[in-house]
Amino acid sequence: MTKNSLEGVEDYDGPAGGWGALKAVAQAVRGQMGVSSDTRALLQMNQPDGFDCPGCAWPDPKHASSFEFCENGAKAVTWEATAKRVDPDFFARHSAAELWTWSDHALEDAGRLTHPLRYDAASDHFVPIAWDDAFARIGAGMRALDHPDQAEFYTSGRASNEAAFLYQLYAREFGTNNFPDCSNMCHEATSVGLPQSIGVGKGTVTLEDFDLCDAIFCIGHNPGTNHPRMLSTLRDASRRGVPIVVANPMRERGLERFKSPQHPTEMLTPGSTPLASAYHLVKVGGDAAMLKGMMKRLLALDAIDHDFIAAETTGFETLRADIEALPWDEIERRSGLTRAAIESMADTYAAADRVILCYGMGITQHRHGTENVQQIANLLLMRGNIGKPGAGICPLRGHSNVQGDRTVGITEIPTEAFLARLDRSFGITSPRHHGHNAVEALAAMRDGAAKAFVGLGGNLAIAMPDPEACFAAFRNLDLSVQIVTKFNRTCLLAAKRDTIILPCLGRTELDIQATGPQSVTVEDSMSMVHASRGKLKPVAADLLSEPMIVARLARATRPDSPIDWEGMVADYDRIRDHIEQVFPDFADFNARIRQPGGFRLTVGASDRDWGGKDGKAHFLVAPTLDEDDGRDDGPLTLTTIRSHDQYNTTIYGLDDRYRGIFGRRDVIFANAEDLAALGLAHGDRIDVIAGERVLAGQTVVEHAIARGSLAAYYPEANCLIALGDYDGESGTPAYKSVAVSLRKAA
Ligand SMILES: Nc1nc2c(c(=O)[nH]1)N[C@H]1C(S)=C(S)[C@@H](COP(=O)(O)OP(=O)(O)OC[C@H]3O[C@@H](n4cnc5c(=O)[nH]c(N)nc54)[C@H](O)[C@@H]3O)O[C@H]1N2
Ligand SMILES: Nc1nc2c(c(=O)[nH]1)N[C@H]1C(S)=C(S)[C@@H](COP(=O)(O)OP(=O)(O)OC[C@H]3O[C@@H](n4cnc5c(=O)[nH]c(N)nc54)[C@H](O)[C@@H]3O)O[C@H]1N2
Ligand SMILES: [Mo]
Repeated sequence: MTKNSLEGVEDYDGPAGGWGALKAVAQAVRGQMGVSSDTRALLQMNQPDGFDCPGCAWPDPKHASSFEFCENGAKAVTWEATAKRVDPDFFARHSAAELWTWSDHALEDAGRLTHPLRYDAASDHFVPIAWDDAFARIGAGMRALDHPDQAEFYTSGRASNEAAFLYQLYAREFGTNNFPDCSNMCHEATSVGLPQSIGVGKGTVTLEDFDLCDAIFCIGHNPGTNHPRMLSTLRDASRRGVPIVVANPMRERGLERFKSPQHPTEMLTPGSTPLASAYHLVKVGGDAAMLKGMMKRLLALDAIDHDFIAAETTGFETLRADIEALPWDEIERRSGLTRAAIESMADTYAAADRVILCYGMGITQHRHGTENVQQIANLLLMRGNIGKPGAGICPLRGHSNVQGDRTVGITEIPTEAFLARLDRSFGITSPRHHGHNAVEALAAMRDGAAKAFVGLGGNLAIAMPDPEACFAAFRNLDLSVQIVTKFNRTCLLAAKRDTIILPCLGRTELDIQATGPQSVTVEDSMSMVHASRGKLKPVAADLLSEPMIVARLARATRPDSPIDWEGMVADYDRIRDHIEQVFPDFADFNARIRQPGGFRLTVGASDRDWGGKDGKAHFLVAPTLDEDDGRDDGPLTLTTIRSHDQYNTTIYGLDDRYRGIFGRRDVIFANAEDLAALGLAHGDRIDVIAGERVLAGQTVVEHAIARGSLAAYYPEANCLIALGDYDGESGTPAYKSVAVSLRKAA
């Protein structure tokens, strides 16, 4: 079968961006809002007085006047600002059993939630419940637990700093550090791995550094889809002649060429800007080998910064020994790249004085994700590429405020210093014992050790590996509370006693409290904190803001709480005053977020302050290159990816334009030579097998993907991954290296 004769599969020849992006924006607006004045909302996104884009965490140029929005930001906004509603009538018409048969796309596409709901088992319908009653039932459910550690408090990274701060306060006053959060599935390998290397678990660069760098490396991220505003930054760098070296198992158009919708001349001419100067199809899970190969070349050339290494680091000789002992044939076999290709990457790296290395989920979501991150840090440290202008490490964060949520206390492993300040600020005694991350929370729910779950956003049962295990875990609860904008499958998983859905305002919407309209704050992936203020009229009169919902949960759970919950939600400045008391880095918080552009939090490593006992940066050895850890479930390695029409578990549509997939998601991307070797052909219907687990009835599609590697869409492929399959150091699920085999579908 030729490529284009398969339904919904064609070659996509265009650049990223361009007219296709503008057309998609127009479609998104038509599909969700009708063409209305609300379209103006798009123009207020990431503007000085507007709201922060609910899409990705890529920073905005100074949050100043430049008008920057992107196709996927527009989709995120229109999805939230939709004219469609799921109101009590909707739930009267559709039973829970019927809704369960709907696709994830259909569930969310039905529209925004308008009223608080309770699941009524007798009728199998969700029915409206008054806010007061909802809070009272939840409060009673919480108080009925034998111990606060029987509750899990999940956070998805769209929550503002203010909402997240109140939320962690609520759970800690109640008595637990159980904070599973989306970061546990995302950049936990960064949060755990980088502090050991450079003293801080965040990126060290700012947007200005991209103007000064001499080379950029992009490893395991797909900005054309997931961080589209980054393409403007890469475009500017490419136009300055900066080499952009990519390592990714798949060819991604957003890393190859870009036609910028912000530049009329580029739009009106046939041209586009090339991005990657070199593109290496590293094997799925082969990054550590590749990075070690690059380091081996640097050592052979003696292209390392001896002064920096001597003055600022420890552990170099141990690392050198590890790398020198690793033979090239093993590096080639593990990485799927030739020695010559890896040496050319290293040579580009060595020729540049100032290098930025960007990475995403392709690095973190592996059984050795933490070690992968540390190999990146090693590579940068070898030539002093951290803590100087134009150089540094740049993890591409996930949700738009996942980094901020962490900063303001969403963590299951809090430090004593933080808890002491929190206690002082509020006159409470926080629990000292550590809590559950996402994997541990699901296990506790499955085993009956956890009985209550509160989700501040998100769709955890779909985001985690092994849906059947997750569904059972949620159904095993006594109390499930979902604070969401849209109804999703996790909402449908009824707990044994109470299942309560609390609809909240989205970030685009006006949030008016007792003292007037409120702003919230967020932190982007370059540690810039700034204000976000919604402008749109809320989709329903009955919605509460996230901070208000959390405050009322807290009051309902502990009616005699000494904390002034009501005062803080009346005026979010008061929440920020407390944030400032607890986190000294936020000094003058309320004044500084009123400055255009906000302010940057301290990132020690940006100034070569490495923290820690010895005050040094650390070279760290990765003891193994074995992503499979000796398991042998199949000869191929499958990775899971996002389509262009998707925001995590939210499926906007069924197209994946840049990869040439239209109207379907049931595809497995495969290498042509692998298919030939397996006796399979483009278009064959196949099942994917991982041990006992099967993803049946998929269609294989030939793609420029590394040999031995396959890719499938998340969340459909999550049934192939075991709950117990994660990075031992950080708990990040190994979503991006599943050993599988293929067989023809029956
Ligand atoms: N529009 C949109 N924006 C988003 C999101 C979204 O779903 N939609 N999600 C948000 C969130 S929460 C996150 S975490 C980020 C995710 O942003 P990304 O990290 O870009 O997300 P992914 O699509 O998971 O995969 C990234 C890339 O890794 C490559 N890859 C897969 N396996 C490997 C590997 O073993 N090695 C290497 N080197 N590369 C590999 C894939 O081919 C893919 O190009 O985006 C955020 N922004
Ligand atoms: N196989 C595989 N699995 C993965 C990944 C992968 O790459 N591969 N990636 C992982 C990653 S990086 C992440 S971050 C997780 C994502 O995990 P989550 O963050 O849990 O999932 P989302 O799909 O982002 O959550 C969508 C829901 O959030 C709610 N929502 C949207 N906006 C708001 C808001 O403003 N407020 C509130 N309260 N609710 C809102 C809506 O109801 C929507 O249904 O998935 C992980 N799962
Ligand atoms: Mo994420």
